[in-house]
Amino acid sequence: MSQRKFSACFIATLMLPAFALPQSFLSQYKGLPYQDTRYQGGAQKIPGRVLCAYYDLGGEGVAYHDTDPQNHGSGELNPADGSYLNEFRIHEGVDISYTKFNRKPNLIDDNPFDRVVPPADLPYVGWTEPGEWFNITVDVTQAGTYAADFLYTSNRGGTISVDVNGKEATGPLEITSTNDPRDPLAWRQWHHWNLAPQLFKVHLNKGKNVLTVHILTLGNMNLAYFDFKPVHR
Ligand SMILES: [Ca+2]
Ligand SMILES: [Ca+2]
Repeated sequence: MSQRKFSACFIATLMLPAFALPQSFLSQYKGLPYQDTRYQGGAQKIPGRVLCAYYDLGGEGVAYHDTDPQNHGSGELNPADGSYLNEFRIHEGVDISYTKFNRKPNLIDDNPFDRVVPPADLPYVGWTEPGEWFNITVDVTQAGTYAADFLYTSNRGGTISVDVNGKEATGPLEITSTNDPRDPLAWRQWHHWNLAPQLFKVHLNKGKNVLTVHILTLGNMNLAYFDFKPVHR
């Protein structure tokens, strides 16, 4: 490229409006809000509770990236039996299970090592590994800054991050381990639920926004929901 062409190109880049990136992300994004026979709510609403398991429709490379195409929850840990929860998004690569209460011989998600007792029968994203991500289209009632409480388990700590409309918005977020050596059951280290209050704050435009949740380090976290509340100044 000649010096003159390079300069022209550089100046043209400088002249791009600051909002060019998010606008172009939204106009090119092919994912769609989740829906099924039971959930017909459209884009999840903010303020409100945004379920990770309701990540967008669109498949691998569009709505999510998962390490393998198998769903290690639906149809595997939770055998295909015709029930809604055991077969939830069974053919997608993202690995999904749900909170199980009153199970015998051992309590699972309502165990005594929970820091916060989650809702029962709540679908969540599990079997998470570094490099995985998923998108969630949300509908924001009013532009502003929102804080997100996060319901999760983490058997060894780790970091996640959240993009808004294709742009990094939070930086790495430390997830506190919920490992508890007092629990005699090794597998239950994946089921100690906790709420991280105000894990992050983001500015959101009114209307459609796309959140991208990234697993950055360590993985082995179960991601249930983000509860978005407006930050009043
Ligand atoms: Ca998978
Ligand atoms: Ca996975």
